[in-house]
Amino acid sequence: MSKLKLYGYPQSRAVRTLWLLEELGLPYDVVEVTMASGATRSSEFLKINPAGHVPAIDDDGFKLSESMAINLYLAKKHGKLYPSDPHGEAKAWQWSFWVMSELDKPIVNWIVNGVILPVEQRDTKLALQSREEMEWPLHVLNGELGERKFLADPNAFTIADLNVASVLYRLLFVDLKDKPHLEAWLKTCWDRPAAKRARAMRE
Ligand SMILES: N[C@@H](CCC(=O)N[C@@H](CS)C(=O)NCC(=O)O)C(=O)O
Repeated sequence: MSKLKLYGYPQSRAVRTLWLLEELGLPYDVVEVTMASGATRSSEFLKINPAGHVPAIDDDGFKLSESMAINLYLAKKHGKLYPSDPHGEAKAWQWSFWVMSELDKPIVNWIVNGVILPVEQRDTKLALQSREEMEWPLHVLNGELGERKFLADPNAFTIADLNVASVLYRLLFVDLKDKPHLEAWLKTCWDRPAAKRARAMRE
C-alpha cells in the first residue's frame, strides 16, 4: 500500500486536508501543485482532478477531489472524528455542504480583494459585498454554537467542526466580539495541536 498523496499547497484549500491528516496521524506526501505555476491546469494534474483544483488526493490509486468530500471520506475510512450514528453523520454532511454553499466563496472573494491582491487589482466593491454576504450565515452559526459546544456531536469535536472551522480560517484575524459563541468555538478548534501544525505550514 502506497503513502497517501495530497496535491496542493498549505496556503490553498488543501490546508483543510492537511489539518485532518495531522489529526489522523497518517503518513502522507504533499505533491506541490500551485495555481501560480499553472500546475493546477497541467495535463498531468488534470488526470488526478479533471476540474483542475486543489486539494485532491491519491489514496492507493483512489483519486478524490473537493476538500469536504476528501475530509469526510478520510475521517470515515479511518474511524476518527467521524460521527458513528446516522444522525451525527448527516449533521456532518449538513454542515460541510452548508459552509461550502454559504461561506466558501464570499470568504475567498473578501480576502482576495481585501488583502491578497495588489491594491490596484482589488475589486473593493466585491470585497465589501462579500463581507456583507457573510454576515447572515455567521450569525446563524453563532446562534447554533450558543445551543451546543460542537456542531454534529453536542459534546465532541468532529469532522463537522474541522470542515467548517477550516473554511473560516481567515476569521481568526477578525474581531468577532459580536459573535462570542462563534469566536470561542473557532479558537477551540484552531487551538488543537493538529490544527496548529497545519497552520504553521501555511503561515
Ligand atoms: N470546491 C473546491 C474548490 C477548490 C479550489 O478552488 N481550489 C483552488 C485553490 S484554493 C484552486 O485549485 N485553484 C486553481 C485553479 O482553479 O486553477 C474544494 O473545496 O476543494
